[in-house]
Amino acid sequence: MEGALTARDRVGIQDFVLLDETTEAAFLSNLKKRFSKDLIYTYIGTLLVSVNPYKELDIYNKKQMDIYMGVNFFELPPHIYALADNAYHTMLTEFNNHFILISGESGAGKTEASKKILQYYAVSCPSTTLLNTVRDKMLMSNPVLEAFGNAKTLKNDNSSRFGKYMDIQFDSQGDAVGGHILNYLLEKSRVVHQNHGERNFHIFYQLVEGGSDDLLHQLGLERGCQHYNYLTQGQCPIVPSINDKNDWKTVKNALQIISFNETATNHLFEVIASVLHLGNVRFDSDSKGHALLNNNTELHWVSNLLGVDAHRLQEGLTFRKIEAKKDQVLSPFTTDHAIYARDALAKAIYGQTFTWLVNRINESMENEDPSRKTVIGLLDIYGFEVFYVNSFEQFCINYCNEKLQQLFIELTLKSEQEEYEAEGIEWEPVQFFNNKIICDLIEEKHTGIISLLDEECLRPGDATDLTFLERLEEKMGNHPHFLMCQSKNDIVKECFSSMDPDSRRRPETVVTQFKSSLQKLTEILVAKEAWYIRCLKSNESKQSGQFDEALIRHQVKYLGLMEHLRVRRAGFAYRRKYDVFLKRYKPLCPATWPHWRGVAADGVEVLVQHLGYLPDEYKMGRTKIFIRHPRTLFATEDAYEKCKHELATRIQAKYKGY
Ligand code: AOV
Ligand code: MG
Repeated sequence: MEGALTARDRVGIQDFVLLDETTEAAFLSNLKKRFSKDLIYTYIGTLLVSVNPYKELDIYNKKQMDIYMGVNFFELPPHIYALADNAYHTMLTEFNNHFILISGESGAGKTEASKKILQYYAVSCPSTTLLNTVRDKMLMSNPVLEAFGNAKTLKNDNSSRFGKYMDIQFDSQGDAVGGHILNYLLEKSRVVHQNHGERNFHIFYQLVEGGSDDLLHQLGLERGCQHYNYLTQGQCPIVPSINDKNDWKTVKNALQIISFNETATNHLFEVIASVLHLGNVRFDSDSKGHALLNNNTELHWVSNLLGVDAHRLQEGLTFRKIEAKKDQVLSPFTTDHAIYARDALAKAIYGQTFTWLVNRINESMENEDPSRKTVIGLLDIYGFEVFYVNSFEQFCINYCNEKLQQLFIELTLKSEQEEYEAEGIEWEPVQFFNNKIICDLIEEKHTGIISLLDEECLRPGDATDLTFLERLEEKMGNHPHFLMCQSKNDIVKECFSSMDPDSRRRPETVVTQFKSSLQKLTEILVAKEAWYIRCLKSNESKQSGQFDEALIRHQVKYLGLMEHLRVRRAGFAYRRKYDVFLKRYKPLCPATWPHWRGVAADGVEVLVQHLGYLPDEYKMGRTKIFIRHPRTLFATEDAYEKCKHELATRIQAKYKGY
C-alpha cells in the first residue's frame, strides 16, 4: 500500500478516474506532475489524453510495441500503443469496425499520434512477405501527403492543411491488407498567399532546395526559393526545424515505394514547377487599364510543362469570355482581375493534383481481396486555430472541429447518460456544454451561416469580400480550366477532363460541398466503435519542458475533459447484455453451469454473487449488467481463462487413458 502511494506521489495517477477529487485543479496538477516526468499519456477510462512534449521520447520503439501487444488496457502505464492494441484486439475478437478520433488544436500532436498508430500496426501485426509491400505503402503515403498537404504556420512547423481519414483494412487473421484515404478540403489559398511567418506547402521548397541540377534545368527552375513569388510572401523560407533537402530525398524514395514510375513522377514535378512559374507571371496595364503580359518567358514554361497552348493560356489569363447569344466576345481583364485569374488557375492546378495524388496512393494501397475484412479508421484533421486575422479557411477548419466535438458529445456524454436512463440505472446527471447550438448556427437550412453564404454568392452586386472571392474563383476558374482539359501533361489532363466547360449548371459552393463531405464522414464514423485521443498543446512557443497551465486549462475546458471525467467516474466502465455475460462466464459458478434454466438476469445475479462482486461494483439494468471498474471484469476474465485451461487439461487427462 505504501509502495503504491509512493508511486502515486511520484508519477501521478495514470487514470483520472482514480483521482481523489474531480476538480480542475486536481486534474491539472496530475497532468503537470506526469508531464514533468515525461509521462505524456494519461487515461480517462479508455480515452487517452496526450500532452505534446516537443522533444523525442524513447517510448516509440519495437521493444515498447512488444510490451504492449495483447496486454489489457490498464495493466501497463498509459500509452498510445495500448489504445491502438486494444482497438485492434477488440476488432479481431468481435469482428467489427473501429475508428480512432484524434483531436486537439493546431500543434497539439494529432498528426504525430496518427503516425505512431500506423507504425504500431505496420510493425506489430502478423505479416507475410507479400503484405509487407502494402504496409510499406501505407507508411510511405505519409511523407508524400505531408509534403503536398502540410506547411509551416505560426502555430505548427508541420501543420496539416487538409483533413485526412484513413481506413486500415485487416483480414480475419489480423493482417493489414490494404488502406484507403479520404481527404478533406485542402487549404488551396496557401498556394498563392502566405501570411507573415508562414510558408507554402513543403513540396515547393523541397523541390527548389533538394532537386538535382538536371531536374531543375529540365523544369526551368532556379535553385533557391527566393526566386519565386509564391514561396516568399511569408518571409520565412528557411525554418530551423525543417530540412528541405533531406525531406526531398525521403519524398522521392516514398514515391517509388508507392509505385510511382518515372513518367508519373516527372509529370508530378512538372505540375509543381508550373505553379511556381505561374506565380512569377506578371502583368502591366495598357493606357485603358487592361492587363498585358509583362514578358513571355514564364508563360512559355507553364505552357511547356503543362502541355497547353501558350496563346490560349495567355488569352485565358488576360481576357474574359462572354457568351452573347451565339457569339463569344473577349472582354479584357484589368491587372487585378488577371492576377486573380492567374492565382485561381494555380490553386485549381494544385488542388486537383493533390486529389489525383490521393487517388493514386489509394490505388497502390488497394486491398486485392476485399472479402471478409474489418477496418480501423484513423481521423487526423486540421486542428482548431485562431489567428489575428481569420479567413474562410479558419471558418472551415473550426467548423470541422465543432462538428467532431459534436460527434464526441453525442457518442460519449449524451448517449452514455441516455443509456443509464433507458436501463433504469440511478444516475446523477452531469451537466455539459452541448455545442450543437454552434453546429446549428453554421449548418441550419435557410438560416445557418452556410446557407447565407450561399445566398450571398447568388446575389449579383453588393458582394462582401468573402463572396466576392468565392464568386470570382468560380467565374474565372472556368476559363483556364477549359484550356486545361486539352493539356498534354497526363495529370492535368486527367484532373480537368471531368469538368465540362459547357456546363451551365451552377456548381455547389466550396463550403456547401464541405458541409456534405463532413456529413458523410459523420455517417462513416457512427457506424463504427469509437476510440478517442485528446491531444493538448503544452505551450505556444514549441518548447520542451514548458507546461503552460493557462493554455492547458483552456484546452481541458473546451475539449470537455472534466465533463467526460465526471461521466466516466460516476458511471460504469463496462456493460454487457445479460445473455452475453452469462453465456461466457457461466462455467465459473456451479449453479449456472452447464445450463441456467431461468431468466438470464437472475442467472447473472447468482453468478456475480458467487464471484464475490461487492454491491458497489455493479448495477443491474433492464437488459444489461453494468460494471464500474475494468479491474472487476479483468479478474472475471482471468478466472474464466483459468477455468477454461483446467477444463481442457481435465479432458486431455481423461482421454489419455483410452
Ligand atoms: P497537429 O497535427 O495536432 O497540428 P503535430 O502532430 O504536427 O500537430 O505536432 C506538432 C509538432 O509537435 C511535431 O512536429 C513535433 O515536433 C511535436 N510533437 C507532437 N507530438 C509529439 C510526440 N509525441 N513526441 C515528440 N514530439 C511531438 V495541425 O496539423 O497544425 O492541427 O493543422
Ligand atoms: Mg496535423
